[in-house]
Amino acid sequence: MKTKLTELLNIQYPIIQGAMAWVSDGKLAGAVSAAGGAGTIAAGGRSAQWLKEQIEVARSITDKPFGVNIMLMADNCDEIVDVVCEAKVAYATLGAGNPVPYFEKLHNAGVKVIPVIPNVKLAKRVADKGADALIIEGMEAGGHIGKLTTMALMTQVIPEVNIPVVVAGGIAEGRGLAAALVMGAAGVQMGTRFYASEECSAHINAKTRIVEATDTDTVVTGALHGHAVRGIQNQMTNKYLALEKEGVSEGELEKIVVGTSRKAPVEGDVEWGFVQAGQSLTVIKKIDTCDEIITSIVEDAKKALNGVQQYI
Ligand code: TUI
Repeated sequence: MKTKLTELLNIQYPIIQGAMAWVSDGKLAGAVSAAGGAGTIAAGGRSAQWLKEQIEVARSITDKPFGVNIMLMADNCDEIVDVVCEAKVAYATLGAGNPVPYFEKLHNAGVKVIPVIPNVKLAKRVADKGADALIIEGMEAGGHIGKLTTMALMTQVIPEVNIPVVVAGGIAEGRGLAAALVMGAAGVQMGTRFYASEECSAHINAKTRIVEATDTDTVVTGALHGHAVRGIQNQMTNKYLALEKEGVSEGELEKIVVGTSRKAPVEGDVEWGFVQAGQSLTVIKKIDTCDEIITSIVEDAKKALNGVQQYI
């Protein structure tokens, strides 16, 4: 499959594995890239040393291109950028903040720059400032989210920019990839589908929770205070949302969520930790290898694209 994204990143299929804090490591990124997609190591919440090690792990699995996600809210962002530049990984995705200050340094190191964007204004800005591609992430996505849906972003961002657009949020199988391509996108990013993969190092309890969950099982915490985070409903989110409704202070609410993005995938506590996941859960029926996931998505996307012809 050839698109502007496969050409930009020199990959076989236009599928990026979304970075997931405490979930996406070198083993997962290496497996996705080995299967012809683009694997992404999530540096958010991690040390520079951890990232260096994981880049080595990915390189021991594949010589194909992979990337690193730089979580711009992290305190050690500058250090992480230095590691990414030294290691010269193929690309960096940058989310949860203003990515523009890092463009020059990353480009000078030969790293492709792909910001995650929640609205048209920021999309135009990063395209003007020289981003190589951008990811539009709808509020169907797991984790920290913006306010617009994937469809609203595809409709409004794609015609406004001249760089490849990657679509994320609620995409979990082949028809989603086909739909994004028909909308004029150059590829998709999927996180949750790869969370439930064989090579994902996350705790089996968290992976099982994703496999068992269905369309209506996610909730959003923190929307009132500008830190909206989507994940699977559990005792922690019930408590959080009940207190949020009562008007409890931001500081008190923060105490409930602190550490929860680690607790589920690392410790396996899926009731008091947070399994951050997107809304398209019903189609994730079992844990597959990354190769099986990518192969079936590409096959189903081709079928869907062939089927479109009949309407002309
Ligand atoms: O970053 C994400 N998703 C994440 S980061 C993360 S780690 C975390 N865990 C718990 C609480 C908070 C964070 C989990 N999931 N997605 C990319 C994304 N970027 N979503 C929204 C944005 C974004 C928001 C504002 C991008 C740019 C932006 O710009 C603000 C500005 O400066 O104009």
